[in-house]
Amino acid sequence: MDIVVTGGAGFIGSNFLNLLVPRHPEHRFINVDKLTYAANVRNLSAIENRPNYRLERVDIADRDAVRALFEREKPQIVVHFAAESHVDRSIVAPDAFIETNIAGTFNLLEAFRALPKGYGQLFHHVSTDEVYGSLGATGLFTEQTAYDPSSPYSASKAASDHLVRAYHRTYGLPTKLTNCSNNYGPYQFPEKLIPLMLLNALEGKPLPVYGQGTNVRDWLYVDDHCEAIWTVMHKGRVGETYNIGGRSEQKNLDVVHAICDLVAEAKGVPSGELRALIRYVQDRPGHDLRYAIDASKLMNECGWAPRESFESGLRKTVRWYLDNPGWVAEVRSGEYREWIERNYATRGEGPGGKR
Ligand code: TDX
Repeated sequence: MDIVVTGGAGFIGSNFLNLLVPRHPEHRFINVDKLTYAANVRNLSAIENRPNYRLERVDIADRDAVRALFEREKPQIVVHFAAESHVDRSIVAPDAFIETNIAGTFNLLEAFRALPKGYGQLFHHVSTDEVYGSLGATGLFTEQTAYDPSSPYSASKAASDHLVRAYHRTYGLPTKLTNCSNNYGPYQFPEKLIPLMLLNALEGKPLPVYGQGTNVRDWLYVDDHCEAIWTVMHKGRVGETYNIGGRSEQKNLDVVHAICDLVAEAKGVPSGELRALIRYVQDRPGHDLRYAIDASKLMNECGWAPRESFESGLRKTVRWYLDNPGWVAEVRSGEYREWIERNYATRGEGPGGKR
């Protein structure tokens, strides 16, 4: 099979390719990536010379380029990871989110629809639980939960999900959709909570917790997510949606404490020294309180289950960042510095202050 993987140089996409390209020499994987700030070809150095892997630098928002690519490659399968994904960036500058996440998905669907008979057997759309909005203290998101996105990012992903479903209903496109909870693991760009806190703790920098740190996220190790996608691609039903989650709910503050403990252990310093770096800063506008996924449809229908617990996955993640200082130094130069400066310098102290 020829498999187009969009966004394959990003965090989840590159973990997906690193896992599956060596395992499936019978498939040809074509990584279609714009190579934005959050992408890194170094993520793929382990597979870049494999005969069944190739990178095509294409912006999915460029309709002609996408059409030309599909006409040339005629893929059987598309796995669509490519997206602008950082909520805080979508609040500051939503434009790229509309272009890549909505127009980009539309361009892919149109190019897929135009494929000759026999090609285009599956369009797998990778999405987020943020489309469901926020939960209160109890309850779980199921595939029936109504869409209620809070940020420009989640609204753009919701729009892309609706387009994918509409193309299934209207044109009969063979689509599948997965909505996943918060991912973490190797190659995650350090604007996201876990790698940001981990690297700041390592360097003795302040740890900026939004609000009171009481918001809850449901964490899933990235390889568990990638295995779930591959499982749905093979065992899931066409036209269906599957939620993916690890039932691993954590308050943000508990996540930061756990990171402090692991980094302190690695540095050989008392954990309290790193916890003292916590600063309560102004909250994110429209900050969703709690996400938690009910993945029982996926587990029952397809037999998937996560392998990592939050404890084992976080330990692996800390180890990976400690072992890869070259990768960290590279991604933290240039654009990264500007973003950190813009996002955190303007955030005042939150009501909790320093604790
Ligand atoms: O500096 C920070 N301080 C802080 O308290 C940052 C960057 C985040 N936070 C909080 C906000 C959230 O409650 O931590 C939590 C996680 O934040 P992010 O890492 O920005 O993730 P989140 O907003 O939950 O969205 C993520 O999960 C769903 C991804 O960014 C999305 O792409 C994915 O769809």
